[in-house]
Amino acid sequence: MKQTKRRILAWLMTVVLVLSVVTVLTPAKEAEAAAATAVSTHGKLAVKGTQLVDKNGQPFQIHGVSTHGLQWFGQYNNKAAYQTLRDDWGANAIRLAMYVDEGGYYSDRNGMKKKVTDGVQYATELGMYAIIDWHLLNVNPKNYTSEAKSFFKEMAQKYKNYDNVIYEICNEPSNCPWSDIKSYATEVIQTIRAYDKDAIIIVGTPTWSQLGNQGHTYEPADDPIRGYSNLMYAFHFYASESSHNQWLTAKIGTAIDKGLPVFVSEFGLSEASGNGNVDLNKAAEWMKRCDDRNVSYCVWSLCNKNESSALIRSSCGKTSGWNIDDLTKAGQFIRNHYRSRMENTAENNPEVKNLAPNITVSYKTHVQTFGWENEVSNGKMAGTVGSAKRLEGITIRVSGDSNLGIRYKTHVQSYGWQDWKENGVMSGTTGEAKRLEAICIELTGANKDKYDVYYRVHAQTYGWLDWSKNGEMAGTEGLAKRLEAINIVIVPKGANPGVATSKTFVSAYPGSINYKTHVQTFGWENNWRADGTMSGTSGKAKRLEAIQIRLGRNINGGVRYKTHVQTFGWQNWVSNGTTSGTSGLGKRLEAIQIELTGQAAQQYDIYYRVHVQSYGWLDWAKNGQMSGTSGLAKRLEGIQIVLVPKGAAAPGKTARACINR
Ligand code: IDC
Repeated sequence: MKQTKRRILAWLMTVVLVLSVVTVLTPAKEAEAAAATAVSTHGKLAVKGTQLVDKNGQPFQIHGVSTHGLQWFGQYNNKAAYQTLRDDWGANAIRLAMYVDEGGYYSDRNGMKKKVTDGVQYATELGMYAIIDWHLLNVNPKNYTSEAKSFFKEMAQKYKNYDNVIYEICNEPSNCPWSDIKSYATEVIQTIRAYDKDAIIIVGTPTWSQLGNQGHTYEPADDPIRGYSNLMYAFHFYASESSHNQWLTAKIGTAIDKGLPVFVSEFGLSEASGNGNVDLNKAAEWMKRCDDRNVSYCVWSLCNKNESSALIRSSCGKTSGWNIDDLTKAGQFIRNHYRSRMENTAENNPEVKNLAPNITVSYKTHVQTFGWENEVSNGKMAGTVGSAKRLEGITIRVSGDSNLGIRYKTHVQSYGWQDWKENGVMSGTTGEAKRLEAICIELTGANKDKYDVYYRVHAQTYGWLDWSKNGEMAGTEGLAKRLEAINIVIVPKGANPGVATSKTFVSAYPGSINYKTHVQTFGWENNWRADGTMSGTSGKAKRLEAIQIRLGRNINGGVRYKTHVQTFGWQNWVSNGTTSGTSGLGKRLEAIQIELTGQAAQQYDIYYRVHVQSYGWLDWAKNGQMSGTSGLAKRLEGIQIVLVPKGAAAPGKTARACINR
């Protein structure tokens, strides 16, 4: 009896297990089908302490783009534009700047509302966050209370079930005390919360959203709005405005330290006028200030107005699908920076275990279009992913052990392997538009045997390869594929970094001996043949016209060969991948000789046989013997080549390798 019960129980548990596996798998599969977006991954945002967090409570950063005034540049409020910002720039939010004055909402309530709701719709379809910005400027928001309440009531009713909508209730108040803003905000927040219980609400702050008066006043931080969750406070800066650089740089950190959740709902790279100088060094400092604290931001503005804060060049009429040259100096900087934030993912910056304590490996890359990027260290990604930009140069250095150094060599497009470079000296090129294709890195110095260096590269088409170690090649060979990004780490000798190490290098030369032929009508074969695979054709009456042969990278030494060409006779020896024969002249190969050189000749015998018009396959020739015919005017049609260990058996019959008339 007991046993039966137990059996039934076991059976039931199996059923439950099977069912739960099925239910777990099904939604996961569905999710895989639709591409992950910011909103599908991070869902409804919230505020935890001073930090914006996602649905899992993980810190989350918005890098958004603000429209210009929707009444003026509404043409950029389109789905294709936002998709470009999402896919090409790495933006995850759109801020819909609905001016209230200056021809905005007060002049055309329905028209402006339509623009906002259209924009929210596009963002929602694209899985982006949408910020509805009641774009008051230079005014006391109190005077707009009843209009704001009726607008946000409508919005909150409409979007209460959306995960991606954020309300920004007064862009830039000025000439009014915090107490006025606070009482306005409290009323509008109440209105929104009557419908939308938990969406993020951004409150503007005194002096054009500078968190207080210029200087060191922190009215909102010292006297925040209480009783509501998920409130954030606007902080706006213009990176090239001297007064902002004077008064605001410390403010953002201090306000956060005081406990205020800060959101940079608008910033520009220009001066505060929206025009004038664009200082990219200052811009980079400002981005770092925000990124270091994981503060979210939206850049001003998506338009082609002839002002330096505009992201699109005034000469460009496109309203989506911009390429780099369509972007202004500010636009290019923002795209680059946003991409780097997007690339700041676990996949690109994997956690590597057992890093050597106290050792830092630092490296930076020179990237097509963007130039030198910031130096990163200890496994962080250098370069880009998803930008289709080649790495052109790299520097690597180590610190933390004065008896440890590092050297590296790169394989550069057209030039091939470069000499070793050491300790921060550049390997590769700049200004020559040459891609890096592969890299080797190894440690130097008296303590080099105390550590292992691991590195992996992101190669065009192949993506992230596995991790190479201590001088092994990482990248590709013979495939004309650019390196795009790299991670490097150092671990104590023999420590397990917990990373995959099997597929570290992709070679176009798949075997020990590789070859391809130029075939009548068809031209050069696309892929290298290897180790006895036939190159050419049989039964198609097509002549071989030329051949290239090279050793695989696991074989030291060389290979040389010469061909007998119709009309021209024997050609000179050529070696290691150089073409022997002709193309475009309609001349057949009639015979070939192949031999190994250097170390390979000591270790291997090279065998080859040809497929000849009228005769079919001849027998195998060896180490420089002639293979083919002479004086018979017969075309070669196919060839096979193999290496065998010196003195080992031939791959087949050898009696009749050539036929002479
Ligand atoms: C500016 C625009 C400019 C427009 C002006 C109209 O760049 O083309 O003529 O508004 O008022 C802000 C404001 C934002 C400003 C921007 C630049 O939020 O509306 O846009 N700025 O001056 N605060 C600081 C700077």
